[in-house]
Amino acid sequence: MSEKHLQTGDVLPPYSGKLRVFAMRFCPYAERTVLVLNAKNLQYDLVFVNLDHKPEWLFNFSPKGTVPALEYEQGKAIFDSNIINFYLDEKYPEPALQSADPLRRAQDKIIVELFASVQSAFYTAAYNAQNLQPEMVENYHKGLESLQKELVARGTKYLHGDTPGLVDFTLFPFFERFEALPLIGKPEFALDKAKYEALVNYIDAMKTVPAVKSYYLTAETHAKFMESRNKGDANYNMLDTSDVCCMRPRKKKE
Ligand SMILES: N[C@@H](CCC(=O)N[C@@H](CS)C(=O)NCC(=O)O)C(=O)O
Repeated sequence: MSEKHLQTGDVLPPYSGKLRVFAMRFCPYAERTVLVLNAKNLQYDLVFVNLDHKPEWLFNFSPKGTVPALEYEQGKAIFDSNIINFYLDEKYPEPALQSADPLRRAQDKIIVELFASVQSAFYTAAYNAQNLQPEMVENYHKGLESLQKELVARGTKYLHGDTPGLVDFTLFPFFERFEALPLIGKPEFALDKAKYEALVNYIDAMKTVPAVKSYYLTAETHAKFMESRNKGDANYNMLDTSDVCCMRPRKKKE
């Protein structure tokens, strides 16, 4: 699969009949949807788009021009990672990624809601570092400490249970990116193994889940992308190998 990001003026690839996700390779929200599709073993196509030069047709699928959007039938789409993921879990119930208990489902949503301040500190550190305030770093650690407490209190390998669920796939894309912050000069965002032992073990376990492993990118790769975006020239296509894969050595002239 090409990881090339289509941009303004590029043609929409033909619809294959599979579910289709409009994404950006480094977007944590789009990753949430990819992980859920993987966990459910669904067949899908990915179309990556350049968010600085959006293809005109992106707005037919995502009126706000954000990713992810899911084309569930030709020309028909829904957008927003949480909306898409709840839809997928209801439409394709196996394996179920939410608890059967309504209270536990509500508690999972609260975890995601409380994570918002952690996410917001991350975004400021990654892309708007000049506005980073000490209380944001504090909120980041407070949020992670209470998440770790919740994980320990649940006593399961993942927040969902013995296998990961929607709540885990919703948070993980951010954990993947947090590890890049110390590499771009933000050591205060590192997760100290002594303080965050349970959380770090949980993150490491998530990395081994097949649904995650096949889409996971290293901290170094995320750091490279962040640095390119901070320089004003986001390198969307840094993973695209479609141009170099098929070059054959030239035959020598006789
Ligand atoms: N709440 C949305 C947020 C999606 C979002 O902000 N995606 C970013 C990329 S990571 C985006 O599309 N940005 C382009 C823009 O805002 O114009 C979701 O969960 O899907």
